[in-house]
Amino acid sequence: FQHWEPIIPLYFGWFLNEADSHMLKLVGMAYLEECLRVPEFAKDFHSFAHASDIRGMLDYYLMPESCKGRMLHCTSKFCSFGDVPGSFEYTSSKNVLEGCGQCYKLCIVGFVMTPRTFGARVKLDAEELKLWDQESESQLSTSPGVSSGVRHLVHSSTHQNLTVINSMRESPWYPHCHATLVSSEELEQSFQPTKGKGSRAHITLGCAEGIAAVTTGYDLLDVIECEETPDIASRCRTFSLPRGWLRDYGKSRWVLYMCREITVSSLFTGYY
Ligand code: 2AM
Repeated sequence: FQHWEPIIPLYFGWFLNEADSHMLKLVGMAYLEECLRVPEFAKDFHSFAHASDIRGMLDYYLMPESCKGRMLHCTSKFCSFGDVPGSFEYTSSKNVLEGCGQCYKLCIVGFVMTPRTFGARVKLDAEELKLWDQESESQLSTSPGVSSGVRHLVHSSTHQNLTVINSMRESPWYPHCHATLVSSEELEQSFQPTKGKGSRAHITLGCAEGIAAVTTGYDLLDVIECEETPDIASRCRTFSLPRGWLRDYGKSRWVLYMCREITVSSLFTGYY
């Protein structure tokens, strides 16, 4: 008989490969730049970023200290080396033992921008949800200062990724993107790509200086709460952009809903 003890990591998650990490950072920046062409967004962004030009605004979000120099990832369970309740059970569960080292496709359905964080919203599939064990909506009330605050496959080759970005830039609308304010009659479409279990899933793309990465999930939960408010569509400004819809939830909380999802490749494992 051998006694087996799992080594509990700082966190488990889906880690993007180098090419897809690079690509998603570029795509995120391209979308942010597109949003900054909407005067209402640019004005609000300027009010907290205090940058004098678009370049300065794009530099507002930085990679938090805990994520610097690493591949982008989507945290599935934060364990803090075993300090978080349930870490042992999670680490030794069949799903996690079998999932480690496996590849998963992550589906990006939008972006959330606040004065604190910039995150890509992830829609987990049924297999991925089996590995999901993050605190849910109930945790929101204890998170600090929350209120202040068609499928497109992108291949895993850097060359192809750069082609995607370049073709975005070269498309005729890109330098002259004109957003139109969507009328309330046009807002029949549901603007809630994720809800319930796993809706906090995200990839942190950047945070304001001094803000910890964990805040991105709290900002996403805050936005999801807004999305669930009855008649929210009639009370928010929504702008139609060439590649999606940009909605202002107030208090400098903006969400970009993409018309075409982006899929990235990832490896599920622990970070030790
Ligand atoms: P993130 O998943 O929102 O990016 C290392 O700090 C990683 O673990 C970060 O990616 C971070 O946030 C996540 N993390 C840090 N503290 C956390 C917590 N208390 N709960 C959940 N995730 C946390």
